[in-house]
Amino acid sequence: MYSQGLIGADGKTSETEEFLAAFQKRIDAEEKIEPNDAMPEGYRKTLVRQIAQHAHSEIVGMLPEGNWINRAPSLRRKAALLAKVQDEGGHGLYLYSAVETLGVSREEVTEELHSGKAKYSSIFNYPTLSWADIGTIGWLVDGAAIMNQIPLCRCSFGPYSRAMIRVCKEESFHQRQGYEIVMKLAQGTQAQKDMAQDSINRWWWPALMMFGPSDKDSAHSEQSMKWKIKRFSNDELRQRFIDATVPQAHYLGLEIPDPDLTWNEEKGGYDHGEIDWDEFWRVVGGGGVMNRDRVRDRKAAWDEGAWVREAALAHAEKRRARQMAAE
Ligand code: FAQ
Repeated sequence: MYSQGLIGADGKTSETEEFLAAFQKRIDAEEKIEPNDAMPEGYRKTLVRQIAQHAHSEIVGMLPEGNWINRAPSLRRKAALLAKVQDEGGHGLYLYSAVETLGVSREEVTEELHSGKAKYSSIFNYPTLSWADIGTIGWLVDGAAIMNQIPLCRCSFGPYSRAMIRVCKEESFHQRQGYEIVMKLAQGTQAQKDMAQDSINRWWWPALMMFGPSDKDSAHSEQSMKWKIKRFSNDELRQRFIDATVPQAHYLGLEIPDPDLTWNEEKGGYDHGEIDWDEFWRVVGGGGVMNRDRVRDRKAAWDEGAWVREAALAHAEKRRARQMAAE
């Protein structure tokens, strides 16, 4: 995996100063940019990169939890998990549609995922080892996703911002179902409490990494914030997530695996320990425990689903022919 590049955000656009200034004026006036509007090539490419990465994350993100559907401990848990995993698939589809409004097909971005060129969230390269992981993913991973995505509901690009409104409503349900699973375990037997704690110990740091590199190392944040694609920096959102989540862990009587975590009265938030950025970049670069399996499984699903896509296209073609004959 390597950088997908970012034409335009480096100031190398061929657009005139006047064009760029007029576009920025629309952004500053909080106007929504729609697919047929004139836009700098860098703005379009940034959106294609981010939305496609986001779509891939939703689709790849079905795998770690999908792995537990037939092992869920009750019918109620199985039904809820099945619905959640389906929701994630739906989010991926809205997002691929948003990419298509920018002139890039789903096949093209899927090919980039399969070839390893396109990134997807680092978090999905960790394995789900116990049932508690399903609760922790809902609580921490969906919790982090919501923290990141609520501001995206105000993204300057219309189709992305509108998709995010529905996505966030569903993620909020996911977060609560996850928290409820962890709560049941935390109030259960010692073995169940231990399972919950072990799960938090493994997922806490990777969840913090979901927000991306620290601001000083974030290549795209400054330009993306100027274009109001992103509204807050990676570190700002990470801090909000920590401040919201630590009291939730305390309520459950569970520990956050960070010995340096301390309440800072002055800033009104928690100070936290150093994130292992070497691990982050290793996982982003394809070296996580599950990277290879995730891409292999997505490729297999794409290949095995070819007949469904062909059948759907043939059906649509027949309907169109029938409608035309009737007109
Ligand atoms: N993993 O300059 P920045 C979910 C890359 S959805 C992998 O800071 P940017 C739902 C970044 O692409 C989770 N790569 O980049 C769910 C860039 O690479 P490039 C996904 C990462 O874009 C729950 C480079 O590092 N959410 O969980 C990561 O301004 C449960 C430099 O970084 C979204 O995608 C990472 N964690 O900020 C599903 C939200 N972080 O392109 C199933 C939308 C950074 O130069 C179950 N995306 N990189 O080669 C965003 O908000 C942003 O893209 C950030 C990164 C904040 C992720």
